[in-house]
This record gives sequence, C-alpha cells and structure tokens, in this order.
Amino acid sequence: MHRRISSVVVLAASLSILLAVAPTAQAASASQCSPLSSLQLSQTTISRATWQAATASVPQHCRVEGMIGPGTIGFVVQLPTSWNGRLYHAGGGGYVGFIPDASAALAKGYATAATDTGHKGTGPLDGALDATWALNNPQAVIDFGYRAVHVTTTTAKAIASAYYGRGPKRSYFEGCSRGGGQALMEAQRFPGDFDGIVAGAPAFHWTEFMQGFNWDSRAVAATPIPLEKLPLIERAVTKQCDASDGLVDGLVQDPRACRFEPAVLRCQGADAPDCLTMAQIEALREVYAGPANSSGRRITPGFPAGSESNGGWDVWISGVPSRRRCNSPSRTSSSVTSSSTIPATTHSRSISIRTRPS
Ligand SMILES: [Ca+2]
Repeated sequence: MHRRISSVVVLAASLSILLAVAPTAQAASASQCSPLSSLQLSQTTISRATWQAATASVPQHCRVEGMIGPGTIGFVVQLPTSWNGRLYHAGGGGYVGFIPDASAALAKGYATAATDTGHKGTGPLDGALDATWALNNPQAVIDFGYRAVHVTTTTAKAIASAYYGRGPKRSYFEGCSRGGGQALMEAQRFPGDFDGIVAGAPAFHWTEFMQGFNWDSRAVAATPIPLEKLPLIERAVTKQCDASDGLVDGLVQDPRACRFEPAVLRCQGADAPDCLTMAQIEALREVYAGPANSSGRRITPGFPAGSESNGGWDVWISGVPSRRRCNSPSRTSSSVTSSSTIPATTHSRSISIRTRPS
C-alpha cells in the first residue's frame, strides 16, 4: 500500500487541466431518466429519478437519488444529457452529513456523484459539524470512515452505464478537508475507483487530528483569540518569515521553517486591538505547537504560521462559523467546486494524485 501511494504521480492542478477538456457528446433523452428508478443494484434503493431542465448554472440532466445499505448512505447522481464521458465525485467536508454540491462539474458536462457518507447532520454548515450520529452506530462510522465514497462511486458508474449505455471512460474524485481525507482513503483502499484524485488540505489520521482540535479548544477556552486580531497576527508572521523562502511576496512558502514568537505583539499596557495579552500569547503558542502527549512528544502538527486570517482560524480557533470554502487546485484554477463547506485546517497543502496511467 505504501509503495502504491509513494509511486503515485503528484500533479499540481492536473484535474483542472482534465476538467478543461472539451465534452464529447454522449446524448441521452428525458424518457430514459425515470426508468432508472426501477434499476436493480446490490444493496441500493433508488428513491427517485427525475428529469431536470437546464438552469443558468447547470445543463439539463437526469437526477438520481437513493440509498445504499446496509446502513443509510444517501447519494445523488447527476447525468447530463450532453455527457463528456467522465464521472466526477465531489467529496464533503467536516463530518459530511449532507450531499455535496457537484453542480460546477455538472456544468462542464461531467456525470457527477456525491454522498452524505451515511448520515444526516444537523446544525451549522449543513450539519457538517454534527457527530452525534456516530454514537453506538458502528455501521455509520464504517460508512463515514471509508465505505460510502467507494460504494457510491460503484453505484454511480452502474447508473451511468444504464443511462448512457456505457460506463465512464474516466473517473475523478476531488475533495477538501475531510474530502481530502476521503481522497487519500480512496487512493489507499480503492485505487481502481478513480483515474485521478485531488486531495485538498486532507484531514486524515483522524484520531490524532481530533486530538489537535481538543488541544486547540483547551488552549483558547479561557482566552479566545478574537477574529479581529487574526490579520494582526498574520501580518506579524509574514513580516518575520516572508523572506525566509527567498522571495518577499507576502507568502510564507514553508511554514515549518517559520518559528514565529507571538510575544512580539505583546501589549505594553491594557488589551488593545493592535496587540496580544500575555494569555493570548500563551494560547497562540499552544495552537502553533500542536498537541503533545504526557511525555512531551508531539502527536500531530499544530496550526502552521502564515495563514491566520485565511486558513480556517476563524472557525477553528476564533470560533466564528464561516461559509468560506475549502480551496482546492481545480477550484482556484478553473472554478470547479466540490463543495466542502468546512474551512480547511491548513495542516496540509493540496495535492493531486493520478492513480494509474491515463
Ligand atoms: Ca515569501
């Protein structure tokens, strides 16, 4: 498995190039849509297959909704009339619990797949911060952990085959944050599912990762870092570390080489908008350092320095829910979105993986 992962080809923005390929017409008609509701697939119940007229943002297509057992994996497959012959699976952020929006890929002629990964979340960010579904529900944990994306992909390919008369000639996955973790999981466990995978800011090693959240929550519980001070902190980080990568361009290229000391912002008197209290400085040190065990060994990296005002700090450190979306290569370069509604934690940069030669 390790060899397989290490042998994959890392291609920055490869999917954006693939997504730019002009559609090759593979037409299907409205009359072929509704019969999909009676399609028989293993462990799958198709609840509806409905024809969707074109809108300003998406072309006419057949929308198929259903559930995959033995748990409750909800999915949506969208089949454009004019198909480019390819499948795009949109990953989801947080604990998912909602159907990610794949409309941008649909607009480019892709058949699309998306899954709630086996449960419905409630609360902010489409319920993606809700983990209550996991209690005493091992099947849901399995489905969220690795199974839902795989079986949804298999199901989507079967539905596309039934609709178009042939399966997709190429299949791609893109996700960010938890969706990036889904991407890595697919590459590890089911490398045959996709021809290309984009893993944006992947949240993986879930147990250690969650310790990071707990660590940060404890660090800022008594002394929150106000949202308004994040740009102040980022400016100080940039001032100190921008040039360390050899180019003064407002970016800290390698945060690992940046040893930022928050004390440079210490208030000389009372707390003020342009400085940090000693308690805030100590909380920041913990956030940057990351969780350690009782022996002092670091369990997982802390938040990297250099993206404080635009790297998920708003929701994860300052505690202000944000609708800003997780960046990924194809989104930034070609406006295709996989709809991860959870801000990335910036623990990892986006990577693209080609799982087998094209
Ligand atoms: Ca720089």
